[in-house]
Amino acid sequence: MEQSLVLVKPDGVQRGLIGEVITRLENRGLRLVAARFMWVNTELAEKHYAVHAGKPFYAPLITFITSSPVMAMVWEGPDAIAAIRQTFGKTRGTEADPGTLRHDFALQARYNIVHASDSPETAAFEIALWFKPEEIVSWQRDIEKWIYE
Ligand code: FUP
Repeated sequence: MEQSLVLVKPDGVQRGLIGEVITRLENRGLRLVAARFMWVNTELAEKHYAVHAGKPFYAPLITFITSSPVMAMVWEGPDAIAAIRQTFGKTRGTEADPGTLRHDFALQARYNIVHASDSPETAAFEIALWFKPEEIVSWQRDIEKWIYE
């Protein structure tokens, strides 16, 4: 099973889209294994987006992610990283495929509702950054026997 860090970012929280994001991931068959509603401080924001330090959009991105609470979650499932990024769509709303979350709810890059880990290595780093091991819940949804081969 693969795990991914998912954030409903400040724009998603302010627009009342936490439920929409969770519903889409639950419908996909993925399993929620950790969640925390929280206000991100600058230190955590800078660690999370360290890979983008120096880029033109970095400073506004840090200001944005610390501007309002976020819903931080870990989701799990077969090919969870690819599945979640497919459900969310490309970074820019105008480039995201019809039917994806970002197509349906976003237009630009910074205000794109959600974050999801982009590789197993990134996921391991991000999950360890946002959650303690004891906050990850090990469980199964009974319906999974009809979803996972
Ligand atoms: P994603 O993996 O889809 O979250 O996208 P990236 O890792 O490429 O970018 C991380 C975040 O930087 C995006 F969610 C939004 C922000 N960003 C901008 O604000 N402007 C850009 O041109 C590119 C990314």
